[in-house]
Amino acid sequence: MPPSTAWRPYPQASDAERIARAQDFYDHIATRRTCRAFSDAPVPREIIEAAIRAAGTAPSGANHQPWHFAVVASPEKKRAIREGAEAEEREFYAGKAGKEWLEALAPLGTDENKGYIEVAPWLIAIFGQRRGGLKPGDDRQNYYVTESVGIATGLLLATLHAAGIATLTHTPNPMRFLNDVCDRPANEKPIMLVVAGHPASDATIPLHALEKKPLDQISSWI
Ligand code: IYR
Repeated sequence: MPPSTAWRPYPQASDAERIARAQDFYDHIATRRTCRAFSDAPVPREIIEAAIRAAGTAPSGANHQPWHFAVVASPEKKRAIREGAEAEEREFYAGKAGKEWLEALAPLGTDENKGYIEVAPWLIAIFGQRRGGLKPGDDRQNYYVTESVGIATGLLLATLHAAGIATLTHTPNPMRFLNDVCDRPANEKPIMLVVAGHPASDATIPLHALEKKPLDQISSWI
């Protein structure tokens, strides 16, 4: 017999309640916007801890939970991350990205200046672990690492949004400098840098970001 525990049923609810909850959650999550101008107003550590705990509940390959969240608040580390990110973005925007990619980004108005990395109170560098398993000291193969970390990051962003915290997912490429700055081993792959804080008073949202594909464009019902 495989190891197992009894299935815990979901709490009782009517379909009407379930529909209302689904719609309420959609209404809430649909207001999440990526923020590219942060203030230095503080955000309590407890919120970041809760968001990481929520991320840690994500489904993952063989339940190995192949993620590590390096939380950065120190000004020196933030500066090092900004410098590493801007060095890569300078090359990216100077041509490495290629014409098609730069054209796709034009409506967002992004460039190589990432000053907000130093301004926002928290940075969360998210790493995927190719090996590790479940218990400390395990050295087992992990599975579906990118998918698992992607889902966990989604839960992290949703929790921060629920708490009223603005976020930015940042993916300078390559991001190996994050291993050095965050003291993470070479077999961990940096997947995402999440910037978290309050929006600057002059923060804006590009109209492009408000365009979401309608249900019939993103789904088929067979
Ligand atoms: N990492 C760069 C470029 C960038 C790429 C994509 I795809 C975006 O959706 C946004 C930005 C930057 O942060 O500027």
